[in-house]
Amino acid sequence: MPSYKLTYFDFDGGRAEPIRIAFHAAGIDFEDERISFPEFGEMRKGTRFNSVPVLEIDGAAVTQSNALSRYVGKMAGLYPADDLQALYCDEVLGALEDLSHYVVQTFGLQGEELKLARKKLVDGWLSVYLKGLDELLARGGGEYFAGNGLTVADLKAFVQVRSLRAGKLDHVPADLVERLAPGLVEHQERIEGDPRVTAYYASRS
Ligand SMILES: N[C@@H](CCC(=O)N[C@@H](CS)C(=O)NCC(=O)O)C(=O)O
Repeated sequence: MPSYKLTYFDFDGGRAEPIRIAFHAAGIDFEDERISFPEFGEMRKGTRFNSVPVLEIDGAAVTQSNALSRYVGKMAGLYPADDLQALYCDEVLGALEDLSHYVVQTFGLQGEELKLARKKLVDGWLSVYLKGLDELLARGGGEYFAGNGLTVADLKAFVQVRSLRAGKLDHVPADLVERLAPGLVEHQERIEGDPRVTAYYASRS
């Protein structure tokens, strides 16, 4: 078994969280390297695309969170074997990545500029993606996005919806998901209660 070291920010969320949960579900030991923002500032230029997460496999760095989620997800049984279901899983991973990109564009703004950008986000891309993801969940049967079981797509959606519902983004109403995509709320709670997910968080506490 190779050695794995995953480097990301020190919080239970974001792009690395599905990878961490999948490692735990697979029963694979990995070094969970959690860095502060100042530490990231120091190492940023040394990373391949000036970003994290980075997974080192026997010391060789690999980037791109969705690719890493798929890689670890396959080892954990959290990625569909069927090609069409894998495509459905990938569509959700890609959509969530696009949504993160739009959300991150509003980071660092302040005051009126932030308020306007967040209003535009809520009325625009957030609405588009939440409604679209709700449809994709319905396509999967309503409980999971693909393959009638837990996949890394569910993990990534759960992490994003949990974050939105926590109300931590100023000017983004905490009940936005409830209003636009109620299926995603039920989904988040279902995934949060999955034994593989609860076991991961129990191991963290
Ligand atoms: N497509 C990349 C995006 C990585 C990314 O943008 N990561 C953020 C943190 S979640 C980052 O490191 N940003 C650094 C910066 O913008 O300076 C992935 O999915 O891994």
